[in-house]
Amino acid sequence: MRKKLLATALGSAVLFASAGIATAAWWSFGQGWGSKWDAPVHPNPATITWGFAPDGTQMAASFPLKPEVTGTSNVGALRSSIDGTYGAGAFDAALQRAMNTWSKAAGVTFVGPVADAGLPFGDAGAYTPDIRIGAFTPVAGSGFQWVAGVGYGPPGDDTNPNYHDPVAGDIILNLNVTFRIHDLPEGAAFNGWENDLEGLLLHELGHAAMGLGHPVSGVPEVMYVGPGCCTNINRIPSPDDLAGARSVYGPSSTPECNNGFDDDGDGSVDGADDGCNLIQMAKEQPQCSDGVDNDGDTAIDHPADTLCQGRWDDSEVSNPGSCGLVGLEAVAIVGLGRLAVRLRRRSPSCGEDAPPR
Ligand SMILES: [Ca+2]
Ligand SMILES: [Ca+2]
Ligand SMILES: [Ca+2]
Ligand SMILES: [Ca+2]
Ligand SMILES: [Zn+2]
Repeated sequence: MRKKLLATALGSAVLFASAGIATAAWWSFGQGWGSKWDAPVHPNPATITWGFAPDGTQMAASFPLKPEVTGTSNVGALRSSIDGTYGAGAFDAALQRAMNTWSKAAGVTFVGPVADAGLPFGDAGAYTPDIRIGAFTPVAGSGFQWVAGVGYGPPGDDTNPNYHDPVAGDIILNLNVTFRIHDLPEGAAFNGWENDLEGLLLHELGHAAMGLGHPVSGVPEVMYVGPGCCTNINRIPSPDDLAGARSVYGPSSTPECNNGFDDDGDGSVDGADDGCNLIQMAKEQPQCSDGVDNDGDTAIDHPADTLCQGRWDDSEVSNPGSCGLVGLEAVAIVGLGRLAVRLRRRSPSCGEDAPPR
């Protein structure tokens, strides 16, 4: 839930986050087990299906938000409004960008839109697709009137039918608020009574797909809600958001050195980060720039630990051939030829052509 808001359906879990989390602010609903899609143990990757509830879909009396909405779902009206202002396809594209962002952040794959049978939100059988997206008109004076959307977290165990939860993963958007697709850079301020559609969807997907709650602090965090949270473009997860998402789903198949995020929070992104030498590299903070004596020889990182071949090396011990390319198996075959060429040119001490040390 986001925007001038005060509580969330899962807010009771969020409150516990204020106790004693010093270095990390992120909060996952499951805290190690469940409240994620697919296998319940953290971290584990997942494939998440999504789709739109057909216009006219009801909300069951049992649905938590039912007292605060009136009428039936009408995503079509919201899409028409957005597309009318920003061009055909703009609404769906903003949603897709938000999903792409999370799939670059952690081990999730989104599949959709898949068909939605149109069962009422909250109906006992309404757990397909995983993410059901609807849009409703709020009841005047209700809490929902003051938020742009509500996202419900994933179920306890998606792989166990006993844990099927029809409310899990639902995202309900407010038909009465103003959504924009601003052409503004990350961090730029906008009219705080409006909503950046992509940023809002990213936040709600953070609940519904990623299983994340509201961290206690951190204005730049996508998942933060509180003073100052919702008046600036926020479409790029913070390092803390990323850590939270990865605690639930593990790393993304997109290498950290090619995802557009400052993964390690040092202020540098991708190729500008000295932990990256090639875009295929899995980590922005490999062993040779992590500030830790990983191999116990008392020398820390490059250049102090002379077995480090660069700040980008992911091994403080000599490891010819790997060149710190953890996760190289994820690299598309088509890129390997060029990669090999670059390795020989830029890292002459690396790989099978390496001279004796
Ligand atoms: Ca990065
Ligand atoms: Ca960085
Ligand atoms: Ca180190
Ligand atoms: Ca060392
Ligand atoms: Zn929220």
